[in-house]
Amino acid sequence: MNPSELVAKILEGDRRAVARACSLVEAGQSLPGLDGGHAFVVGVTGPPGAGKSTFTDALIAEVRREGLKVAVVAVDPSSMKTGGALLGDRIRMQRHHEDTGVFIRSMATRGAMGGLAPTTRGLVKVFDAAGFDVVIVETVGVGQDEIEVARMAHVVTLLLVPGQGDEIQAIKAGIMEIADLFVINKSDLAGAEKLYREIEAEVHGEKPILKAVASAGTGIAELWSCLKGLPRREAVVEAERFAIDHLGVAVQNIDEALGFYQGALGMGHATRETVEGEKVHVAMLQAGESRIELLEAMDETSTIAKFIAKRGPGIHHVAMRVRDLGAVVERIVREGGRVLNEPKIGAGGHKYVFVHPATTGGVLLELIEEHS
Ligand SMILES: Nc1nc2c(ncn2[C@@H]2O[C@H](COP(=O)(O)OP(=O)(O)O)[C@@H](O)[C@H]2O)c(=O)[nH]1
Ligand SMILES: [Mg+2]
Repeated sequence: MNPSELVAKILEGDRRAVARACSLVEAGQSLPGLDGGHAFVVGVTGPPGAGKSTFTDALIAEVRREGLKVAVVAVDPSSMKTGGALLGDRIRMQRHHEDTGVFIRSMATRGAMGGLAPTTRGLVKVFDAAGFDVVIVETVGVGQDEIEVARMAHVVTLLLVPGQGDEIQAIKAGIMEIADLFVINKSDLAGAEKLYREIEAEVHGEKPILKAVASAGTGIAELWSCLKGLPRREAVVEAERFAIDHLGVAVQNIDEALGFYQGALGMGHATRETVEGEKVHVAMLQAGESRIELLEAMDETSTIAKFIAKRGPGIHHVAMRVRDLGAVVERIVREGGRVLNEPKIGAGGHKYVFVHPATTGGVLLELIEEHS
């Protein structure tokens, strides 16, 4: 099956294609063309042993009661891969094994730092494209990756357990801040009230704190209903979106060109600027959501002068806005494309990269990272 056939199968929700795609993503491949942005992504984090897998299992049951399809990405510490965690999670969620509305993927961390987030994001994208309504991301509960992984969810649930001593003190501040909902799990154990007051002292009524006994399924319905009602953060996993930012036009003389664009054509205000580094004078004209960028060489050493000498005045480049410049560039390079520079910061603080015309079909392509 070639990648586009695979993507088509994923979009149909084919389980074997989904499983195959998960393996590819875990091997570091990206799958362009996955449509997405529909799934509700729920992050579940908290220290090891807090009951994240048990809670996830109970949440799956609750979500299924509503008839929604749910997928899980569970990240496990690799140190326990041979024995505990991975097997434990599987057994814990096994009762959903036969349910075709449920897909569970356990992923080992392999101890690698910084590699977790892209893979997790890739898996979420696959499940999203395959039509799962809810995607639960269960994090491993340790390390720096934790915060980044949690951040790719619309809402982040932090599980804490009573009777652990200075529980709140031990939790990294970063996680406390990104949590949208606090769950006091194992509230069948002593100390649940005390923990409640400790959390409340941190969040001052700004975030919900709920109690649960995940192992008994207690409090899960309330939790799910609370989760659905929470404001959702910007979806980090949304499908890439492309938009023409501007068309760069190399002209002999900006004032003369403006005579046409502003005068005869009647376009509005032009923002004038001189970019010494590139040896160009620039005039930007707004055209709906996009812009026309007129470029005039300052002297004959300018790339614009060379361009005009070689090709004559005309379209010099097309600039496209993308959300995740790093991911897009990585894909281009992997597919054998020729990128002209490392992502760098240009005018207006925008990060950009140029792609060689030989790669794009004849036009210089500028990719600009969209400001979020
Ligand atoms: N008493 C009690 N035990 C629980 C509860 N939820 C989970 N556990 C137990 O806590 C242990 C760790 O659970 P697990 O879900 O693997 O935690 P994780 O490491 O955060 O994924 C297991 O033995 C669970 O059975 C709860 O609400 N009450
Ligand atoms: Mg677990």
